[in-house]
Amino acid sequence: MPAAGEETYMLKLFYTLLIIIAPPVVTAHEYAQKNITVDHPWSKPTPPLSQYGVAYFSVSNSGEKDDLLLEIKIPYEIAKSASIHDVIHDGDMMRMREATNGKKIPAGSTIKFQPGGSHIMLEGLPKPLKLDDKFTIELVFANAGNVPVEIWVEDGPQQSDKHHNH
Ligand SMILES: [Cu+2]
Repeated sequence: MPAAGEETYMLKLFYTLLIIIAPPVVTAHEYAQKNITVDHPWSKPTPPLSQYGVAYFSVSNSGEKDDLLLEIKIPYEIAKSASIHDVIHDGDMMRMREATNGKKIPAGSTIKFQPGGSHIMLEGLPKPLKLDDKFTIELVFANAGNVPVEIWVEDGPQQSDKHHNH
């Protein structure tokens, strides 16, 4: 039998959880699970016949243990596959390299996937991504598990995308 104090505590916890589960309005485009927070996942419109798209977001790890972004799951109607790419600078050249062992998200840090840097490559698009499209992908973390996030297709910062000409 739990003591009366414990019951009161459980009740408080219960109401607190209710408030957390039912927020009035969610304005931040942000997803959290365990120690991982994914902020503002977005993508860019693609030209008509392009096979490739990109996705960006930032990932914060508030935990005390490193986590690893292992892979990205994407619905087949959006792209055949999605992979994690790093950009490496080789003299004046920028090359992309698939992070085949995943992308480390060190404890207490934020990793930004952004134009000109690490990004998610969407491969084999059956149809172009259009401005204001929204779709959900799943980020698979070693510790935090599968985190579904909604990607918003936007006009992002106008930066060179030359390295995306596969
Ligand atoms: Cu790429």
